[in-house]
Parts: sequence; C-alpha cells; structure tokens
Amino acid sequence: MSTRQSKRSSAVPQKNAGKAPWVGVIMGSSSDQPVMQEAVDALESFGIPAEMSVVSAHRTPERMVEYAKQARARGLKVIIAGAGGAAHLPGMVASLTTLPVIGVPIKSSNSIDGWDSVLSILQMPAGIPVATVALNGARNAGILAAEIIGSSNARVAKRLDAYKDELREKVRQMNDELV
Ligand code: RP5
Repeated sequence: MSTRQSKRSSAVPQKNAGKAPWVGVIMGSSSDQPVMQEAVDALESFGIPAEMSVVSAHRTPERMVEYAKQARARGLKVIIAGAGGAAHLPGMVASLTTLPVIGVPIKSSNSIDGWDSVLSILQMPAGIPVATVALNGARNAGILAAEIIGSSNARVAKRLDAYKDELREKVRQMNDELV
C-alpha cells in the first residue's frame, strides 16, 4: 500500500491524504485492510473524503500518539479504528483526542474467534467512549461516521436519506418476490 503526505502539515503519512480527509480510517496491520476498506467504500458512497493508514498501538505507539493528537488540527471529524486480537488501538486513540472514535473489532489471524477484539474494543471503562460496531463491521462504521457528519452537513444528510430510501425499496422488492 502506497502512502502520500497530507496537504496539511503532518509528519504522519496516509493513503488518500491529498483530498483533505474528514474521516481517518486506521488499523493495526495491513492484514486488517480487506475489512477496513469497507468503511472507506461506505464513506465514498456518501461523498465523504477519507484517508487510510496503518497505525499500530503496540508496534508504532509514537505514531499512534502523533496521529491522534494531530487528527483534529488536520481537519478530521471522525476516526474509525480497526484492530484484531488484543485490540487496544481504538481505546488508546480515543484517550488522545476529543474526536468521536468508532471501533471495528476484527477477527484476525491471532484472534480467539473474534471475542478478544470485540471485548477489548467494546468494554471501555466509563469516561473514554468508543462506539463499537459488530465483528468485522467496518461498513457500519463508515455509515455511522457519515451519520455523525450528516448531523451538521445537509449534503451528507441528503445522501443518507437516499440510502435509507434504497434500503426501503430493496425490502419492497423482496416482498414482491416472495412466493
Ligand atoms: C493487530 O494484530 C492487528 O490489528 C491485526 O488485526 C492483528 C494481526 O496483525 P498481523 O500479525 O497480521 O500484522 O495488531
């Protein structure tokens, strides 16, 4: 995965960083990328610029601190953080920023059936929230980030309305096709 330097001042390189991203999608390893790409795809479908980057809490702790501390000043509005196993990345990032953090538990190669990452991300002590989606639920993380942004952005809210209309239409078709 190639990386590019953000247009804004940052020592932390990210993929797609040239588009003034609103959402930072980070993950503990490139092995998480197939899951986390679904968050980026969802955000793109709502016209929201996102960046994607590997930021490991235990392998690159300084980079994690730097990323979280710079996030708001770089213009990010939401951070989506995915990790597997002992998944401390979302909680650690949430402790370092006042931006909303959405956690994606990932069923990784070192994961005990996904439960370790689910509980690591879900069971944050009171005071530092991480909005946790389902195991491998990166698509929902992208939609939730869009909803957070859409709460104060009419263009994004309109795209979300259209999306909900599409869902309703799909269920209507399902009912039509029931035998
Ligand atoms: C976590 O360990 C990563 O988020 C990933 O889900 C898992 C395995 O990482 P790799 O061994 O594939 O790099 O830190």
